[in-house]
Amino acid sequence: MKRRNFIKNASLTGVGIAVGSSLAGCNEPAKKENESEVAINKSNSAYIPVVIATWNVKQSTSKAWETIQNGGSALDAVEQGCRVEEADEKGQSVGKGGLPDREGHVTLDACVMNQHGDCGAVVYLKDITHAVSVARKVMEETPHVMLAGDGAKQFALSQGFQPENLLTEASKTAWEKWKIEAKYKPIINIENHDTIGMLAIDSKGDISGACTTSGLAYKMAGRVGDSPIIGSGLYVDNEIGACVATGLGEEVVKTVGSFLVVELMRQGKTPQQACEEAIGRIVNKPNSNYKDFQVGYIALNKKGETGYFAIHEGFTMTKYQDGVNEQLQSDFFNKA
Ligand code: SD4
Repeated sequence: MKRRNFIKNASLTGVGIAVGSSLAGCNEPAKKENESEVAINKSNSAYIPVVIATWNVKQSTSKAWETIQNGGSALDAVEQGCRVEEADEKGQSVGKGGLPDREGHVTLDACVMNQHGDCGAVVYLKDITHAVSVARKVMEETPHVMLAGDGAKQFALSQGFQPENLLTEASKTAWEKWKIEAKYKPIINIENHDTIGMLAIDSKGDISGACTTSGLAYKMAGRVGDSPIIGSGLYVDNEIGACVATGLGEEVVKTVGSFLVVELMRQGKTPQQACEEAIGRIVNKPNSNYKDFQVGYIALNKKGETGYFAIHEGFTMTKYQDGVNEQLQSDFFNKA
């Protein structure tokens, strides 16, 4: 939908819009005077519905957008969007085809959080492609918020999920090659695509989020990252906004990153300012070796304004808003 039509429709349907004019992200290059409004609206506009996701995942945001357009909730949207990446065997950091731990096992972490503050997560899940949907089932069908390992798998099977071998030939070959030197060094910006974290505001204005990953390649067996940890990899507060993280999970957990971003927005920061401050908490630690790892945050607030920031160059956010599905390059801390 073109912006003008959207505004017209919004005023007819009562969908609220509030175009953010004073909220230009720091990642915006300087604009000529007559360009500024358009540019700001493009990058930091405040329309709903909106879908944002970590990395370059236009097919996923497209699926999420379509889900909302068909009357789905924000939770439906983020689940459906994440499933696209989970099913894509070519993506070696999510779902089927994910790179394994150092023993050759693909283990998945995922979580969801909805507008009521309910959440569900699975950690160290094996043999089930759609970890995000299992996480949703944990939220909806159990009295718990998190299931791990064999218990998570048994639960998934009991809910009708089919077991599959997640280690594709390509990932097996990569693992065998890695074993020759067996050096564990998380790579910054793997294939310009990584863990998928997705946030959405639906047509009613409700916010939900999801995050799904195979975690860091060649991690120790049993390792769990930030992605399924509510408050670290993902946090949603329907009054305020939401945030999701990607990158070196250990560093995100140590600063409870996504909760921090939402709390900073509660204190009045824009999503952009909040993401930047949360990255600051990581890089400004006296002993931080941030040059060796990446962390990126994306966030949105209740109005539909968005923000995104990373430690290093190369992080991207995909945003579907106002009928436009686009990949946006993130600003970053390490300019040296
Ligand atoms: C993790 N945050 O397991 C995830 C993986 C990731 O870049 O995003 N890697 O730590």
